[in-house]
Amino acid sequence: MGSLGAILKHPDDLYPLLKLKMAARHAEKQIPSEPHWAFCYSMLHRVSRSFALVIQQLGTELRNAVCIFYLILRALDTVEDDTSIPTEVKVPILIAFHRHIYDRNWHFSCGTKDYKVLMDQFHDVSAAFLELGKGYQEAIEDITKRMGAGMAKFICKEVETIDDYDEYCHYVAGLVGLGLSKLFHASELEDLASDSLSNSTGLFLQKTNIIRDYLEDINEIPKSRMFWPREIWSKYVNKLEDLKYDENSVKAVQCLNEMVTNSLIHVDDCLKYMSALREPAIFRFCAIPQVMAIGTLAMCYNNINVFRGVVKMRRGLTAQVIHRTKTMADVYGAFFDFSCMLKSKVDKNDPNATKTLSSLEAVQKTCRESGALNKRKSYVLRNELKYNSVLIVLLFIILSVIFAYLSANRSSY
Ligand code: D9A
Repeated sequence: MGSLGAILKHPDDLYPLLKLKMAARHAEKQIPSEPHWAFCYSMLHRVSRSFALVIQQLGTELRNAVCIFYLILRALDTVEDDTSIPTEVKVPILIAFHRHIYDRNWHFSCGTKDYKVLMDQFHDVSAAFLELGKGYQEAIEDITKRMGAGMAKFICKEVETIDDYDEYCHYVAGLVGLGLSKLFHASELEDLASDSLSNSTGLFLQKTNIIRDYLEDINEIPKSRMFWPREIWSKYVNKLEDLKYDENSVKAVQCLNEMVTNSLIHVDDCLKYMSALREPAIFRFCAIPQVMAIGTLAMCYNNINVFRGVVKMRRGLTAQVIHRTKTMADVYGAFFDFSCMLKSKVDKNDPNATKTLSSLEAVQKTCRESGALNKRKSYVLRNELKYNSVLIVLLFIILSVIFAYLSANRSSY
């Protein structure tokens, strides 16, 4: 759909989209002048678009640490993801990555497009890393070491059980949560969060990505990547790739719904984690991805399109989340709304319906008991009034243009 069509369909997207555009322009102007930092920030913007803008609003010191942490993790991911690197080359790189970051001259070419540029110019990331405070460096080193070892372990191991699934997600995402909590603590702006809550924030985001990216991962060339645990999918099909075939669509959606239900386990911890944050910029930085995740789960649930193409939140809705996520009340509101949306999609014949509904009710209870659900704009309710008001504004603009045109013509006589 063209952008004008999209905006006419969702007029509420317009203002947040414009704000986002302006924030992006502002961020571009703020890129530091030293070449290695300039490289890091322009890379950050290229690989993460909207998330980069959320990083950008942190205070300088923490922002630099998070930017470097993010790029190091992306580089580690690029090595892990590149299916063309032989295992005997890949494993030692993953295991030693935490030492490479201290080496201004180290680099390893792999990946494609922006990720290839990141890998080829990795010395700029190392140079910037070496300028961070010791506390930040140690936190990043520790996480990189544990993540590299965990990734190496899973290179030759499949995700069989739900415990394997949680373990894999711990290495690639839970540890990111632990690392960020350490960075926040090092900045002296936050207390140190517990490892268990920090881990859950990463698991919730990563499990959402794994659900959403089923098709992309299964179609990966030369070899598909499989993260859905056998313990879940084997109840529905004989092979994970069978989920994408039309004849299995009923089973596929049931399996998808079980995966979503499994992710919901982490919501309670995520809400606890966010409610303990004090610094507004750090809060927003953590809360925006969490709200996006519950929104993405709501879109994916019971949706066969997960097996046919990409199911993503539209850009305007992302902009709305960024614009409207400021306080814990906003987060409770969003989690409540998206839980409502999920609840309305549960089919009572689904094998996990009871479990899904009880998880959702627990989430709603937490949100309701926070006492924050009054006086807010809902994400899900759409009314025709708003639509009409946009039409009126449009009509007004058209009339003003005609009027201006007529009066300009008259004065030229
Ligand atoms: C994050 Cl430093 C991630 N991951 C994300 C982004 O959020 C988390 C990677 C590196 C860092 C941070 C994140 C943000 C805030 C607090 C967190 C946290 O913990 C306390 O991580 C747990 O997805 C990747 C992992 C999930 C693997 C950890 C958000 C992000 N969004 C993308 C959108 C998308 O669809 O991927 O990157 C974007 O905006 O481009």
